[in-house]
Amino acid sequence: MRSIPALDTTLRDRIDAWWRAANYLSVGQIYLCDNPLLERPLVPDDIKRMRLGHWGTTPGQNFIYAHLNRLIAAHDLDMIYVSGPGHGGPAVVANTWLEGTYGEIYPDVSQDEPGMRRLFRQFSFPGGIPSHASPETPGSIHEGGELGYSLSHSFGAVFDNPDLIVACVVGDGEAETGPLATAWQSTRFLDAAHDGAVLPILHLNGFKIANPTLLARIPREELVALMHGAGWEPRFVEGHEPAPMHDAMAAALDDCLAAIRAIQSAARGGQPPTSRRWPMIVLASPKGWTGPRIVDGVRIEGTFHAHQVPIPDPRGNPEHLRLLEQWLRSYRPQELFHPDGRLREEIAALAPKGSRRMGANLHANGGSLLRSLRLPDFRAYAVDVGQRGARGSGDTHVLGPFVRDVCVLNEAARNFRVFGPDETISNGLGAVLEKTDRQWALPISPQDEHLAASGRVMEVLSEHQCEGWLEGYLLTGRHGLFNCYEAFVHIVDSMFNQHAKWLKVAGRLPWRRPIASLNILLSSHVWRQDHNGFTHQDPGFVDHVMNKKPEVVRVYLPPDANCLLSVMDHCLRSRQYVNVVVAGKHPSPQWLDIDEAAAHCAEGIGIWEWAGNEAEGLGPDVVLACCGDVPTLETLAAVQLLREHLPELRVRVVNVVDLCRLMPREEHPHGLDSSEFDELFTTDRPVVFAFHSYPWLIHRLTYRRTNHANIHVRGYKEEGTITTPFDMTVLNELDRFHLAIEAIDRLPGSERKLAVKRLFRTRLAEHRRWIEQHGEDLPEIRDWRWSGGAAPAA
Ligand SMILES: Cc1ncc(C[n+]2csc(CCOP(=O)(O)OP(=O)(O)O)c2C)c(N)n1
Repeated sequence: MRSIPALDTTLRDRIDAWWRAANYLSVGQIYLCDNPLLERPLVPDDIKRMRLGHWGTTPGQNFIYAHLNRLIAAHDLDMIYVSGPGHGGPAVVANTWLEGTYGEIYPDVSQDEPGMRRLFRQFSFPGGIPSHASPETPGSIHEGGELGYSLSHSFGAVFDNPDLIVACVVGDGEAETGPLATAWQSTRFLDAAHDGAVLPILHLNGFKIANPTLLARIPREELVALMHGAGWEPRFVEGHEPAPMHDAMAAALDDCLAAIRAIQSAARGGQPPTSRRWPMIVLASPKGWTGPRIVDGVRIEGTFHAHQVPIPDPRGNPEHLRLLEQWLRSYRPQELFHPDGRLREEIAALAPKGSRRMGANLHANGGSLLRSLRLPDFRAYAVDVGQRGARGSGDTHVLGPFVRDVCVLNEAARNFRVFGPDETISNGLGAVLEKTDRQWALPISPQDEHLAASGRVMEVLSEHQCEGWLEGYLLTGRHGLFNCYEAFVHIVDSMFNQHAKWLKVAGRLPWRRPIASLNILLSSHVWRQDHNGFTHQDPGFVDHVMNKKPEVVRVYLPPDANCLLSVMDHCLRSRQYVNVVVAGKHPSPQWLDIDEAAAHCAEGIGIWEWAGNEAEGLGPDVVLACCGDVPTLETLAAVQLLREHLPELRVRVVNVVDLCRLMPREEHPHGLDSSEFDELFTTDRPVVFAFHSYPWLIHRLTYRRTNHANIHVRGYKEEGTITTPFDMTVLNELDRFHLAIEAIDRLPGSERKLAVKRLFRTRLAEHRRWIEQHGEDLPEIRDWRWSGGAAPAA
């Protein structure tokens, strides 16, 4: 076994003192509302009434933070800290308070006795701060409330940040989650020449809330083999005696840094990325290290009982109060702080200086580094719509060259990437690969295509990694696009939740600068799953997204390629949102020329006068509304049927691009006010609304509108299988015939209308017979063209 060089004793004492100070402040946050420096014996009134927070992970994180401070200062490192078990919020807060960044951002929480009292009181307290490494925490890009995303976020942060190292604490419980288990493989995508490095510190404290952890119980050699299989070379720091643990941790960190530098300089000197392993640390230390050993006869330190608040009732139980005081005094606060609460200078000297402090590193306030993208003029990529309804090549295929050129124009700035689970080509964005590659750090075979050590496209078959990488990339001040099959984006429902929550909170903190929006392009959508069928048919992500705070979510359903271009241009310029864009990839009709599209998308909703036939001043008999590319096609086909068979019927067509326009103005900044809504949808006419997703969402958004009782929504109602594109709409009664019948049913009856309805039913029966015999749609459906209105003005 290699002997570990001992740390210089002054330095070791300083690190140990920092660690004790951070531990003291962490315990203080969990328990105390007064007497922060223990100037007198603790009394019950010094103790918070509600004692919340997580102690178990905290001393380990404090230990790591103290050692990283030494490393950063010694090597002038550009480093940020990601706390996977972010429930150890007291640790990150304590350390940023000690290094001075906390008080710089929150002057009330100053580095003195009153500030320390506030620091303690505010933690997990109404009107105070949450118990995690939340957006309020300086230096955090990762709250770590929902476990599993720390490594993905860390990798996202280092892409295109060659000098950055992210020290990422991974909980051994967190490591059991699917996203984290896959995230180890991110090494396979790291470009050591142009990206920075992630230094994972797997915190093997052995337990979760109530169970041991898998990685702590498997034989060490299996853990090593597991890590080897993902491209890591672990260094173990194991024990509980502070002095040898300090020596071991310092040596391991120095060793890791040297290994990172060696890999980077080899790659930056032009060597190909073969058979290298990135360094990592396994820190095996007791859960709740330095905390109470036994409380009420139950072992605490080194067991899962240390997870949250180890001494439950020091306010009501004198023995608990005594144990707490003993615990706090074990850190010897009088050696750490001046009587006025300031950290002693020799300990404070451990912190790096200025923006090298992890709480002040600008990468962790990414908006402050954000540069706008250089965007090509989206109009230059427009489809020429000679005839309304002309068949296009597939909307995302039109978008592809635009995204390609966004990559090209920002190549030098290296601040834009496309992420996707193996689907960039499948989703119609293949043009991007004309000018860049998919980044890949493993060997490349001659038959591989568009793989290279460096490229703007990141593809791995893990929606979690795509989403997590992109979030990390955005949170550190860059831009990107995540393209995904619509049905499988649900895999990241929960990650989206967490990001939306982060944006909401961060948006209200003046010191956090706005970051680029998270842009999610959902293609390969529910209506066109010819290859795959029912498993791939699920348009519910937008329902989920619309639950989130209106200030952070936007949902767009462009009806054609020119609208998609306009919407994407807007999304890539926007800040601090999650933009969800749903667009098809199959050839489909094109309705608006580029100027009309830009104007329509700017409004987000509008009457397509060229499609309707309402007489001036009289208003419509019926409104046919549509949202989404396939619903728009079926709506226009229904309009054409009605105009052909019931020409006296006055029809209005309303198309919705921006779903949030349907909400009341008071509830969403994009919402229409009631008079605007009534002007479009009337106050008393039937509205047949063809919607891309599940119908209930439209009711949810419009239930307060005057005419809501007359709004009849058709959408996906979970009828699906492998069948023809048109039959998918028929199965869900969103097709042109059902829409037209619905419109007729909502109007006063007549003999003629009954006859027309019968005719449409016959056509539906013909459709069924035909597809069952021929396996494809009727020629009149496949070759259907809009003939009802004028071409766009030249
Ligand atoms: C995805 C997810 N599932 C469950 C939880 C509830 N939870 C909070 S802490 C915890 C145990 C975490 O163990 P570990 O990652 O080892 O952290 P540590 O033991 O260091 O606190 C669990 C299950 C969670 N926060 N996130």
